[in-house]
Amino acid sequence: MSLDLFAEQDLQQPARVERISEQGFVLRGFALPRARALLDALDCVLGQSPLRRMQTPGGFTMSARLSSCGDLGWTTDREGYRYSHVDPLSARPWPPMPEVFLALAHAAAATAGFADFIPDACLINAYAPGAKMSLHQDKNERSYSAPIVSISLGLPAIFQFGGFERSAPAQRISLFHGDIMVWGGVDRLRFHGVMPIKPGQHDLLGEQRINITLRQAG
Ligand code: MD3
Ligand code: FE
Repeated sequence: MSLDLFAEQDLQQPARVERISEQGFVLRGFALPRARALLDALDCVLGQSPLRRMQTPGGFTMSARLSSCGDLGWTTDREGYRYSHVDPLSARPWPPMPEVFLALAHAAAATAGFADFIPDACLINAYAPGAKMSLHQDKNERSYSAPIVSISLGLPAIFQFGGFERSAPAQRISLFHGDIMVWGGVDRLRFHGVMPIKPGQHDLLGEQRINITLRQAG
């Protein structure tokens, strides 16, 4: 795998960086120069491993639809949560991680102070109006030393950035098309969630919000 450093060049512009915690950042509009390439790559991934509804171990159906790409993909069913090398729908490996995902995640992480971020897992969440994600922690990754990078596309969302217990108060942060969040280190295990998406139409994505999270899971 080679990162194309020339392709990263126009991502080195000073970003509008909002610091939301000690090691948590929102990079406003950081993905916009790559929006077209991101959406093309997303179509390619979802053509091979389509979005699907998943069940939680407790028997609830998630309101967001999910898929993955990269070496490891994340799934949940009645048996539990896990990363695996194979898409259970196709019984084939998850689609390869698009180069544009790697380049953007690497550049965004570096901008937020996390050098050398090379994700091996990418989770794709698609939200129709009304879909949400309840407060949770991301704990299925083998190591918590790497950050997580998330790219927001399409309809806006109100993101909940909580504390280290579910009951702690959560900041509410609006996320828009093209924003990238990066968090790690001391903030890696914060509870977080997404409020129900408000109805609306996005020029490129229609009635939908897509979130792409890049992780080092293995
Ligand atoms: C802050 N996705 O896939 S991404 C997830 O918008 C997930 O689809 C949400 O939570 C979404 O697991 C939020 C931003 C995010 C993800 C994990 C975090 C922010 C985080 C973990 C700790 C702190
Ligand atoms: Fe999460």
